[in-house]
Amino acid sequence: MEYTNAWLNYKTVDHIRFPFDTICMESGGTVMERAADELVLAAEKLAKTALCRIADIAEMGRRSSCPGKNTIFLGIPKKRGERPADAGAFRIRMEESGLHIQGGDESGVLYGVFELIRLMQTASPNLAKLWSGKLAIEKSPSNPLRMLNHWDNLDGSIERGYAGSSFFFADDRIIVSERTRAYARLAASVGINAVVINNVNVKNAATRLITEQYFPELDALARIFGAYGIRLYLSLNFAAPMELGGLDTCDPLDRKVQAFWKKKMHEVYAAVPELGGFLVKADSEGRPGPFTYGRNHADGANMLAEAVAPYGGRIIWRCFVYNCSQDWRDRKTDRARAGYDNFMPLDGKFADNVILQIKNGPMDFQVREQVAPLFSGLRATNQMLEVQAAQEYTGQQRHLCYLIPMWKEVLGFKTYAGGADGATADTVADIVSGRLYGQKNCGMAAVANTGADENWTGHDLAAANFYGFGRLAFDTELSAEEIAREWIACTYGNNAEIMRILLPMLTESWQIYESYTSPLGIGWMVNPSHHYGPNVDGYEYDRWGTYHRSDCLGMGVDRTKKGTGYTAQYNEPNASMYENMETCPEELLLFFHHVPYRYRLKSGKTLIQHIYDSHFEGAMKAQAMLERFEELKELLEPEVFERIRARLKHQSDHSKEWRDRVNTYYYRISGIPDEKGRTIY
Ligand code: GCV
Repeated sequence: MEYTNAWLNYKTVDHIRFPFDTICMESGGTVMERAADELVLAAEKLAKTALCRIADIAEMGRRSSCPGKNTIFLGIPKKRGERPADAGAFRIRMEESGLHIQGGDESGVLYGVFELIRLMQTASPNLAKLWSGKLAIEKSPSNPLRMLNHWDNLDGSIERGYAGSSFFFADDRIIVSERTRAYARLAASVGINAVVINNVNVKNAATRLITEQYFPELDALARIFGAYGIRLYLSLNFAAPMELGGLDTCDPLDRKVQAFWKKKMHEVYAAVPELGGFLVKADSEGRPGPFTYGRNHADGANMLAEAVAPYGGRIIWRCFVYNCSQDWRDRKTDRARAGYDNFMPLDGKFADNVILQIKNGPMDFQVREQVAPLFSGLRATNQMLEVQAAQEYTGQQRHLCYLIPMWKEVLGFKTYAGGADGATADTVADIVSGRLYGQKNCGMAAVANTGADENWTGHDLAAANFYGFGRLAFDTELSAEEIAREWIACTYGNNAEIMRILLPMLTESWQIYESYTSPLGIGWMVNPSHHYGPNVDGYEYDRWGTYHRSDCLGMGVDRTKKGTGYTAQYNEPNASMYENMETCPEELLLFFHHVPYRYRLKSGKTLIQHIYDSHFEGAMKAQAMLERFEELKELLEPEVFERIRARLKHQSDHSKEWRDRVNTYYYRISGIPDEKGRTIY
């Protein structure tokens, strides 16, 4: 399948001044080579300039064809004090000799080059300031790890994949292709430095990824990624000692099991030395784990951590551990509590090379969830934030839902881990960056939304979530709007009309999607299993712990002290804020409280009227997005226009289905009519 270069297509930009003719590489290395390639390509496409490439300063004097005046120098300063301090950090500044792009390491140089290219793609006024020496740019990544988790299976399918099949696997084989390189280039351009290629649900052939059958291709992939500063990671099957090693147990404290893993890791790292480590889903949704043997998750994670430590490997251990065989009649067991209940008692017990990966919310990537309380609690454990770019519950890349505003809110959430007086910088961003507790093994991961579709993400506009995740993980200070602006300009060329239409579509889309699906934090209400489309009771009488508890008087789950007690997992003053219906943020009201339909919200509306209004307005806005988009017919390539238009049309129709199903359900159950007399069935 053909594929586009997405935001790296280097489309025309308005005339930009690019006063250089030479690149000088002050130091070598594969990543530096890629950086130089990229600069040459961008200069040619964006500024119609052929850059002459020379190996070092001595060569500059020898070559008459390269005047050497207008030179861009790529390098890593030899002296420590002159070098950007962090891995991936860079500096761009004009000096007497020319423009210098200097990195803390090779990746830093690559990121610096992509930063410069982005300024060119967006025709930024900062270019002129850079050239004149009035501006120097210095950036250091906010998060040490900036990772994409692919849920690709070896048969080529992708769990929760909405953009075609896998481009890593087919028929139990690993694919090593030019597309992998194109993907690595896209990922590196936004600062991604780690990629897990296989699904966290490791079964069948995927269990054998750590056997010699797959080593040569894994090594080839690791090298392709390595050339772009990206580490390859794999998901691991905790039951491998039994399934591969023929043992009768996977008990992490059993010596035979420990020996199995040590030997296994020795083999794996001998064949794939650049492997970053492993991601593990254990004791979750049917996956094996330490609980079977009466052990805890620190026992499980530390055993693996010890086996990979000699090779500098990391174990990323997921906290998505809950009882998925709950009885819906039981109102005390609360899935939202599970992450904290399982992992908080283990704080401080994990090895240094273990990182706990925590989903942004306590449930599962709903359109809105409050921030998982584990971030507020853990103080002596490496933590990573996990978000989902794949739009499992947010429209499956058929609806437009730009997720960066949601992730910004998560990062900005104040945990009060530093004390109830609020004096300490203790947001989720402060924690996962490692700033608050001085940690180095931490960062952000996103479940990837890519596949083998030509446009990478099924919905062309969903590529903004891929782009945006990387940009945000690299620089958590960027705003959702800045990121959207960049993405639009880089992808579609720097055109004011395209920006005028697409920018508000992107930035408003999350709230629009929320308003016609499940406002006020209620969540779920989707068809079971595939999770697409409205079904209010789809999960209500099921075993998954995902209930709305609607009855004839009200709706929502009581998670206060009188209910499941979940609110107490937060630090003060958050705990009290959520506990009290009057102070609970309204967008999360139904997550924390069972609320009567006639309860008045701050707007003065009753709860039931809000539900009706939100669904009617949301569906209208989805239709308005389609109409707004039609104005771009002449400005986008016909194929691109048609692809996006078809999805927006589906979204508009489907939003009406959502509206009518949800409103009808609540009208029938409450018997309260819509004050505005609109049609409810
Ligand atoms: C990969 C949800 C999804 C599953 C996913 C799981 C997880 O339950 O529906 O498909 O499994 O989350 O994050 O492990």
